[in-house]
Amino acid sequence: MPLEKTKKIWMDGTLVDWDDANVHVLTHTLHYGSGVFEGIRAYPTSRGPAVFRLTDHIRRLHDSAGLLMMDLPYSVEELVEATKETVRVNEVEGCYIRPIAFLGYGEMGLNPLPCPVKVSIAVWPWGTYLGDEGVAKGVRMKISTWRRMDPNINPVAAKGTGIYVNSSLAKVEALKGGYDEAVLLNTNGEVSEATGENLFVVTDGVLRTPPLSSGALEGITRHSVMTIARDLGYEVREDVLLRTDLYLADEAFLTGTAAEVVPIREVDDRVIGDPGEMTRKIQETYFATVHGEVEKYADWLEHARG
Ligand code: PY5
Repeated sequence: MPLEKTKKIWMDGTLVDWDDANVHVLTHTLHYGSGVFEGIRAYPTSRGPAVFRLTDHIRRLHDSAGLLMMDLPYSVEELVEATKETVRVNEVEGCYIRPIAFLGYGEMGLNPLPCPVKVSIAVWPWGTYLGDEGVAKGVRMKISTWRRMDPNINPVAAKGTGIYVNSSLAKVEALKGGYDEAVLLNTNGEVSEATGENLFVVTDGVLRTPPLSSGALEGITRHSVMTIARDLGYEVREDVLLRTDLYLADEAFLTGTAAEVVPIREVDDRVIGDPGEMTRKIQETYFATVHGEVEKYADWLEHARG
């Protein structure tokens, strides 16, 4: 599906027309994958568009930049404000938001430190990432032959652009095999996550997700879902998971900003089945939360129009 254009993209403090938001072909990050980015969503609420956990996402952007020794020329507060402004000027109620910081034109050696750091923020309406049917009935997963990188090969805690070559390889392998999405194991054979989502299983009534030490990104949806599940009275644990824990799961689902909460119905042709009760309750609460319908989590919503 092609991107649905909006009017303006924020580039280094200026709002430029969508079609003019271009970069030079010798942009450092295009060659070496030396950028960092975020994926954020705004949802329509009764008080206008609200950006879900905006400050937490922008903090993670700063942390990612720090891991790559990239100095962002804008503070968290400035980027929070710039994001809200971009949502406002584009007059969207619900949208996906993609901030990216990258190294610009000027130097072509591998040393990134002399390069200018550029930041942009684009927003566009984006429907379900893994399909409406995936959200309703669940997706089919395949364990990838590609491993999630060891943290001493790449800082997997950073949302770094180049790091996503690994995710894209796994995604294509899964799609070509007729599946919806891939699960990546780490180099020790532990389950880490999916290509752009964290992963949860339900085993004997306990909700379990791999620890960050298995290579999972510290997902903001992961954190929201763990909080929601505990508040619903469920036991939640971070556990090292093996592929057989997925095959034997009573329920399983994915979480991510783009994907939201998506049930898993099969892993490697082993059937988990229709979304179970815990998955449905968590999914329902998550959707109500992002739309501003759950008072308890009102602090997670950052309204774009005051
Ligand atoms: N793991 C990886 C590798 C991710 O890329 C993402 C987010 C997550 C987990 C979930 O993190 P969060 O809950 O904080 O979103 N992926 C991006 C997203 O916007 C990019 C997907 C195309 O969801």
